[in-house]
Amino acid sequence: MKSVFSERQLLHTPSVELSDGAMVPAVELPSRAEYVRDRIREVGLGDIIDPVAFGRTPLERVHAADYLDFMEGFRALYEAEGRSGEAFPFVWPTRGLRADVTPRHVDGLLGRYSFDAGTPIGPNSWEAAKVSADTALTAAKMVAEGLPNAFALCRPPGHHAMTDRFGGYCFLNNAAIAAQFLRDNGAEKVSILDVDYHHGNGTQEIFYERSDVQFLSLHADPAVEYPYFLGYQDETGAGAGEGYTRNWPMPHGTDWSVWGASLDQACKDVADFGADVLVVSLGLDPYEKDPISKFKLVSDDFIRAGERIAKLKMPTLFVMEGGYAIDALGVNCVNVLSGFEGG
Ligand code: Q9C
Ligand code: ZN
Repeated sequence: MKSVFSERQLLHTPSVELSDGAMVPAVELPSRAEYVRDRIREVGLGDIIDPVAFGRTPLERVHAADYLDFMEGFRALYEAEGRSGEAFPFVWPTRGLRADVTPRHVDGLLGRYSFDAGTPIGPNSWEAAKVSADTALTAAKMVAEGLPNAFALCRPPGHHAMTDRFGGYCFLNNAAIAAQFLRDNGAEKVSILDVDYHHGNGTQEIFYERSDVQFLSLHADPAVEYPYFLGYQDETGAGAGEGYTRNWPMPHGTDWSVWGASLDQACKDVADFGADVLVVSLGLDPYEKDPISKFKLVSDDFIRAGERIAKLKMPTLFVMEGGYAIDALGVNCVNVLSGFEGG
């Protein structure tokens, strides 16, 4: 399997995040991608190709133009305000406040264009996020042009990023951008299977009213886990999209016996939908030793997951999402890809 990756994705270097009421060391670190890259080389999975720059057009197919403008200009504005270091939002237009105004001050803008305080913007975060999206797009183009599968080694991740809000370590929704690119380049229907430990709230929001992109997510029950406010079982799509979103929230402690059964159900939905291509939002944080997860998948389970997905016999684009057990991330990620190739 061919992979796509650029070292420019390492330019986003968060040092701390606001988590559980405290400033704690960041977990979405550049070395995550390096461990995966090194493992790809170690097992000889296939070539690692540099991403091509796609520019703004494919980003605008998924994200709001004013959000992209905000991200593009944010650091200059922030620094002009006399600030330096990592930027954190801390006030949001929640219920009872106006969601229809866009403040001019950096702190107002940060709240307008985010949904959590755990996603710092550093001097080069936007650059890294754009290259991460280009990595997804380059891999998507390879699949659109006939390659049966590809791996986009995206980092920073994407599935929490919404139409016009960053959060959950995500700025651009790489998987959604890739899925939309596939739609715009020959695919009539696309399935997105999100196996990250956290619900892919951004991807769900982006495609919620659409019948041409199916969104299926396996994740920790949002009643007890981030992102808390989306990912419940009764969310099934709206309008034309009714029935094209499906969620499998699972309890803390979930191991392969439960998770694998949910994967089976999701794969059956993918087969029934009959899309031209499958995008897998590949989070490796269901892993038992992941520092922010309470699922119990072992490294070999990731091979099984890859084998199960391969049974669909569909053109498949893997897009990396979360996974924070850094020293095991390479093995777990490549286990899925090797399992897929051998399955
Ligand atoms: N105490 C992804 O996996 N907060 N994002 C965690 C832990 C945010 C995860 C708090 C988790 C975001 C792509
Ligand atoms: Zn996650």
